[in-house]
Amino acid sequence: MIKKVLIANRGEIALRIHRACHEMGIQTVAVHSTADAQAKHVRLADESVCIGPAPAKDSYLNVHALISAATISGADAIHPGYGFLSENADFAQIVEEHGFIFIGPTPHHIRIMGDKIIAKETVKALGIPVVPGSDGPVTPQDDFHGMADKIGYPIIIKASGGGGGKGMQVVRDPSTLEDAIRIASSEAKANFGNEQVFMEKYLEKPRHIEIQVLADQHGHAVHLGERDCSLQRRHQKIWEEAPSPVISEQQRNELGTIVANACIKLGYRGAGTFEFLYEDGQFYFIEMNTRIQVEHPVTEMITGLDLVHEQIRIANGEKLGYSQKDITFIGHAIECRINAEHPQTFAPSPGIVKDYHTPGGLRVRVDSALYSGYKIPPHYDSLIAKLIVMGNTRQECLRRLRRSLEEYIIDGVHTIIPLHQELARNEDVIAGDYNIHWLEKYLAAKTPTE
Ligand code: MV4
Repeated sequence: MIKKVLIANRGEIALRIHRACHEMGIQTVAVHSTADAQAKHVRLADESVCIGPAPAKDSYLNVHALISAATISGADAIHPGYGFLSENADFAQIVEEHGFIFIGPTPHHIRIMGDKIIAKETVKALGIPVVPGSDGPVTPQDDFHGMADKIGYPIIIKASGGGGGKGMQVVRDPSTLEDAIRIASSEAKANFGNEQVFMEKYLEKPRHIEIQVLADQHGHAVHLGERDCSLQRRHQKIWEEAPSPVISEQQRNELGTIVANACIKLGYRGAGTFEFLYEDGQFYFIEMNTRIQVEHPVTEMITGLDLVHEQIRIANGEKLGYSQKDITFIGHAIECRINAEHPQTFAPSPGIVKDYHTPGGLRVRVDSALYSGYKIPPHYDSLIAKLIVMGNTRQECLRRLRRSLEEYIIDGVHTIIPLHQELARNEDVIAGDYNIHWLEKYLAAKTPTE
């Protein structure tokens, strides 16, 4: 039984994990860099250990410091949160080799999903629809023109070790194909230490729709429906909602059943997310995330489940204790990511938070480690808060969101709250009529380049 969890993260997710632990009667150990000594997750945890200087590579990514902190504090499990080491299979393996429980999937499953070619091949064999493509790596020695002609232009070249959009090349004309493969491959080698690239049909105007799953270590798995994460800028999501405004109950049940069954066949354990592109009524798998995600609260809002609580129960070896028919979806939830960035230029805006007033009331949730007087350090991600609201319907949810955004005051630093206020009043957003390119087009139209 897990009695003490070391939280290998910072910010709002560290606090989120601490809260779940304390509700379960589990003690917490915070870790922090020297820049985070005054952080809220450190103040609230039962114990804390300084693991190194401000740069993440010397602290939150420092495996030896984390293992030492877990050892000296007598923790029996480590929760990695998101980002940092959360999808590092070697870290998960080292954690287990030192006798700690890794609150997440097995190193084997993290490794499979970390390689996009292997991930795609694996899930395709389990009956999940994937984007038509090369079915394996493409090299300059292959008949890549033959492959591309068969797939049909436009095509996209992606790095197998990639994710998050790095090193992708869209090819619209066969004359540029060879160069695109070489460029993608050398960028992949430089960025991920893996030169393998693969080819896919390029979808022009998809939505990004992902399905949340939970699987225990006893052969049970459920899906918790989808999240629509299409509103993004430079591969950073800024607004997520559940359910998607465009997915029917039948589509949800069909795809959800396929992915939950795939988890059982895979022997997957823990929380996971299957990412799809959705276009013209069809879903196409692109990647699987083997961690808790930033946007998990929208799923919690519409299902009533505590996903971090479930992660810990699963890591403890407990059974899910419910089946798909017990999962019900109620209402609509939207999450706005509040970044400490200028709302027009998106320049990071670290500094001291002066006045701080959070919205409240029925069905309003704020996940944040901010407090008045807190100094946002410049060394980490600019996400400082998440505002999550729900309503019985999407329109009720949007009204509550507009009201909550009005109430939210964060003085002293720039935030993207004003952008969210615009979005919550935008007619396309209100109609749910957007795709993965919508936000960047909207921003470009607002700020002409000359
Ligand atoms: C694609 C695509 C269109 N067609 N694959 C970007 C990040 C990586 N996870 C996958 N990405 C994409 N893959 C095919 N075959 C368009 C994107 C894409 C994207 C996907 C999800 C969310 C935002 C995006 C923004 C630009 C491009």
